[in-house]
Amino acid sequence: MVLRFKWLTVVLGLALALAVTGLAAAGSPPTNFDTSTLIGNEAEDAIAVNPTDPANVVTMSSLSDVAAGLSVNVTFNGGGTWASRVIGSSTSDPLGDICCDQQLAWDGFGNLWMTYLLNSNGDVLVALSTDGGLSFTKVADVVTNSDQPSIAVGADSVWVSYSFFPGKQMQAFGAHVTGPGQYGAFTAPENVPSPGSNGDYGDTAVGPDGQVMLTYQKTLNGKGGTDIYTAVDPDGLGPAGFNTPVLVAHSHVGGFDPIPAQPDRTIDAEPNLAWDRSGGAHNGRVYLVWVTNPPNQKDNTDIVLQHSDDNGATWSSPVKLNDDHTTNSQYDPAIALDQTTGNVAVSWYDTRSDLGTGGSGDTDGIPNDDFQIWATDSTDGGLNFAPNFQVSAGTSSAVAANSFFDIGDYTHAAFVDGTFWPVWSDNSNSVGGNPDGTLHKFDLYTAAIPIP
Ligand SMILES: [Ca+2]
Ligand SMILES: [Ca+2]
Ligand SMILES: [Ca+2]
Ligand SMILES: [Ca+2]
Repeated sequence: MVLRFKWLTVVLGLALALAVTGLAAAGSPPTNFDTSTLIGNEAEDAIAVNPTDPANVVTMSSLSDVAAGLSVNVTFNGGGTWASRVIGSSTSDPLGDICCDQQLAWDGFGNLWMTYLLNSNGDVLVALSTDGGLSFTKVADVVTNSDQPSIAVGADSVWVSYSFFPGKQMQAFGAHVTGPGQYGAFTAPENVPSPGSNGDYGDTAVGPDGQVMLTYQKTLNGKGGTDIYTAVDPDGLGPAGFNTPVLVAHSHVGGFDPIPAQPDRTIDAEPNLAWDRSGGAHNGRVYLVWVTNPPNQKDNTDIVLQHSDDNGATWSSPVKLNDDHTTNSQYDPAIALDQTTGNVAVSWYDTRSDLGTGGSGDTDGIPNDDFQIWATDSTDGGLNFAPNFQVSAGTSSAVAANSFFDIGDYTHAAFVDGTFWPVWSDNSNSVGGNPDGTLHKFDLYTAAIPIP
């Protein structure tokens, strides 16, 4: 693969409840699961939870050490045991030779949708699993020569957006979904209109009326910062096209912006979306999370969130989510919304515990280059956020992973039926099963975090 493909703390309850959820105690990280236990680096991660069976979870990562393929890991018992395999490792695989940039979305019918890129031609493909992630079938091959597809589901639709290489034109296509394994033809690619139609490294979301929103950043290289846009197709699969994009914010994080924790792969502004279709108090609110870097703050990146109640026409002021008092880096945020409650949670990579002075947050005596995963959540529509809580039990290092890919370009999270599932690349070996040992190559970790 090449760089062209950029790609609660829980309130103490009953002791029994804590045993079930795996939380040792308030303030301690939740039980971590090593989902992949595979030799080599699992990096750039995706996760989805089955809304029809929330104990059924699938994680995926790119395999940066090999030419093609994905690590796929499936549990049917809430993380207790994982079945792992590699798919798409060669052109003879029915799914093709999968480069990377896989993303997942699980609809209310139990269909698990995946989008991904092919190594050989940059095709954006869509695959479907109707057996809980045990097998995938390719269902769409609509566009070639593109980058970083993202996928989202609504009540009766699935949508994919991506950056089409000639001009880095943002495009999307979608399909009706009517039942388990039942879906219509995917539409032809639909352009976001100019001005502001060009970008990448974005995300897709579907609203309560089937409307579709894309987000993306304009600047695709370097450290010079970028504008962040959203664009909306107000009737989804209906005849209207995308509205003129809205310039939401400017980040001082560029397209390939190095920080000590991501010295090779670097970071981008990583805008990501979550749309409330819960039917609850904030139904229709859409949340946008991204990475900011205050001027003259060097590597002090932060995670901020905005929301919109008018389909992205106007946005609230950014609220900083990380509550540390350091000048360290927070990056690669993932956002997920529980459609059963409307609660929203955000996780991210975080170097706050690495002051370069040793201790559990520092592996090498150098500040700001070792990471943990931290998170927060809101149960009131983003008005208030819980104190940040540490998700990863251990401290990891992309420097120690010794890969050009570091932890990749993004990560994801899922939030279903009251449980938040961040996924991340981890070489702390805190679970003890990494075949490469401690502080070498990454395994793919997750945790099940109940949000009260
Ligand atoms: Ca439309
Ligand atoms: Ca910071
Ligand atoms: Ca360090
Ligand atoms: Ca591994």
